[in-house]
Amino acid sequence: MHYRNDPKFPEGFLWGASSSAWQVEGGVADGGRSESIIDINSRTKVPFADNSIAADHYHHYLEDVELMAECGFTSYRFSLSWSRIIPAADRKVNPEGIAFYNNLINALLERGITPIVTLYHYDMPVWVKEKCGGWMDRSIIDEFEYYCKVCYENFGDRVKYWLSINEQNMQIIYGYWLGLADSEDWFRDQWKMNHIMNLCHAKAVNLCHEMVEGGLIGPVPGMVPIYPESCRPLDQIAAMNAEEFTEKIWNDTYAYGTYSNFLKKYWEKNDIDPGILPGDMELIASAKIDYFAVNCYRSNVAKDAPLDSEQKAYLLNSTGVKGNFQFPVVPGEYALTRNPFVEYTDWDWEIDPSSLRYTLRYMHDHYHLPMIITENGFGAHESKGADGKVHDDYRINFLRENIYQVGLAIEDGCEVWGYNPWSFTDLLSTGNGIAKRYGLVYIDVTDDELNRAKDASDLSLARIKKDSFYWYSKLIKSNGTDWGEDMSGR
Ligand code: BGP
Repeated sequence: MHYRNDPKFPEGFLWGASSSAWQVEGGVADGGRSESIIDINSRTKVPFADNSIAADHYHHYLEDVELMAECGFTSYRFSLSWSRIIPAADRKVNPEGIAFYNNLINALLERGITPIVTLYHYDMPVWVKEKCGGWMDRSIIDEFEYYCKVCYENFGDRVKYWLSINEQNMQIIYGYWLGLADSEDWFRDQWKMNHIMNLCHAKAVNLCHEMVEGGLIGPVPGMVPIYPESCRPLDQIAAMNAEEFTEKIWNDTYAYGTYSNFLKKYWEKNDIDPGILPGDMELIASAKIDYFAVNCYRSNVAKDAPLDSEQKAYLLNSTGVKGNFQFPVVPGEYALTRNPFVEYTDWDWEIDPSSLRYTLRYMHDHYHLPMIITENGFGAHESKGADGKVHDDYRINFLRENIYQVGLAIEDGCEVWGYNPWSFTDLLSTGNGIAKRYGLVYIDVTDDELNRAKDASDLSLARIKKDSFYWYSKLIKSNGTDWGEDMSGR
């Protein structure tokens, strides 16, 4: 659909931004927090940057919340650190961890900013890994349920919007990249792990509904819409295969509470036992989600991959130098390939604002649930200019075009209640340190400085509002009408 007028955002639409604990907080040894697996990865894996300090939000949270309020935020999506709340296997709740999040939540609410809280965003405590073997052992279900209970008990009186597990699909698909794939037969074991994660998600959903008065909860799939390379019928089927194996399998289970026939056939043909025990499917079916929280940055293109094609792994760009990556080929299923109609970022991510409208339409058509955007954004190399400021016109363009597409999706009939791009301040990228910056606010630090510093007091870590901060502020204070330029004909 093309429309003659600019789209309208509903009254009370939540405008904010997004972060996760391990990427923004720092203070990893402060306030009684214990170590998480991602801390170890961030110190030992290249090109992760040490997350001991990150954006030091743990010590700067009040300044950060003040800046959010100045910008005009009405929401902020962040995650809780399990290691900060329950630091050890004895299950003792850490009062300092609870106090930190209480202070953050209260500071937000006092400024009219609605907290939207993720329970789990990639940061498993070391003790959980040691005690339960991570997501691979069913004993984690009890631990996770207990953790959720503690979170709802302590914050559920004020936090009403909850998110279960961030990008479960990406954690399974990129198991090697994110450090989950440490089993000998990952090809099969990933489905066991995925099943256990589904059970944990289901526990989180049910418990939220039981314990939080007026509480709502949803999953956070990482969505990358898949377009077929051509109108060749085989490319269309390949696009459907890629869609199944990268996102649909997960979303179907969240929304319908069962595993799809497509997935069950795949397991049968590949001799995969996902470890389903009596009662599991009843639990999964009982967990009724209230919405989908959608992360979407880009799109992919798929083409047919015959059975005899050469298998290739998906190697993501971890340097920020264009062309340093490899598209995957999965023989018999699909191959991903370049899209000649879009530009690419320095990390070879497609710059495709329509992907957001496509995703919202797709999710709406399949699941008929409300949606909130919990991630979207533009990662770039950035530094301060001679004037001490950061002129990120490329990010303004990206956000403008993407948010406009959210508006169009709303005009198309999708129920969307908020937009929270990645990220408010710069923070650590999942695999690229702080060199890949997403923030509306610049953090004055580099990866080298973060890796060298003994503690945060060695560093400036000054918060500098980028040009995108001012542009976004105008747009959200006008509830999505002040675009900063004429948008007609988009
Ligand atoms: C999402 C993750 C975030 C964030 C973002 C950007 O998948 O949920 O944690 O990192 O991607 O990705 P990256 O940091 O790799 O650029």
